[in-house]
Amino acid sequence: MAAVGTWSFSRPAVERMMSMLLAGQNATDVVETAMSEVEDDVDTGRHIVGRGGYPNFKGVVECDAAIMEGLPGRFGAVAALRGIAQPCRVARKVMDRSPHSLLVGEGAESFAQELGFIPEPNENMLSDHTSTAYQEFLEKNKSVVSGHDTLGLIALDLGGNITVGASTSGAPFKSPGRVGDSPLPGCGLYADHTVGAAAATGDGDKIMCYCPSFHVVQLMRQGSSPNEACQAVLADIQRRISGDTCFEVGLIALNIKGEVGAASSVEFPYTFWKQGMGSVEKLVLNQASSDTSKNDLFTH
Ligand code: SD4
Repeated sequence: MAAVGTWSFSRPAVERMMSMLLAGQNATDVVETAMSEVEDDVDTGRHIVGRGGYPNFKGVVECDAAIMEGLPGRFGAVAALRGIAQPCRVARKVMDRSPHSLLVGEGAESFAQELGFIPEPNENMLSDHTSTAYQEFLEKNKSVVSGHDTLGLIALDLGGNITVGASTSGAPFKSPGRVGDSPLPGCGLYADHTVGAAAATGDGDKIMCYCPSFHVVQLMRQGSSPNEACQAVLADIQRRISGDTCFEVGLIALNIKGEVGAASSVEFPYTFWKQGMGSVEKLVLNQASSDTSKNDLFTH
């Protein structure tokens, strides 16, 4: 059993995953529950997730979320979904109850309503912090907000099932209808029950051009450790953009042995727990770090 999450603010989610995994719950329920608690928390919205996330340039919060099990074909996602504070729960329903894999915009909202979700007015999705930031954006006609958080969570349960989820309100003040990497399989997340899973965070407009989550899982399939795989995928992106400053991208990976790895083009904290550890640990990768010493503890 193991659990990992992107950024420091994933700690409560990874703690929740730890206790649910120890109670014998399955990886998908664990990811969905932990994710949706953060999504619904207005205070974590400023990390660009769910309720309290930054709106698009028309002032409307639109969320992307996805969930993927390691079993073949088990994927569900929503994109540009308005008025639902727990988009990951809708993504789970797409996976379980829809013949489709990805629903967007109004169609995603109608599907959510059919399944019993009650859309909330946009003002419920904003916080004081994001309303003020939006006013500033309108006055200055440019964004003063930087950073690209996303909550990515991976859980490995007692039965060896692995599930990954990703959720974000996307780039602050984005164009209406803009979709990032998070709900796209292979880009924001990927899982294979014979190998492991990976998730990405950062500038989704760029990330989606490289399918990094799929690439990480492929390298793990070929024998790389999660850490080696994440570092190799980051190095590949950096090589391909040849000398240009790399856009913001962070990667986490977990294999089915419960080994964790990460790589990032910016300073990147992430949180991790595996069976045998008494509590969740925070690890921090330095900018574009190839120094994996902080991870060595956890790769055995
Ligand atoms: C996305 N990777 O939609 C996500 C999250 C983000 O600014 O923060 N974007 O691109």
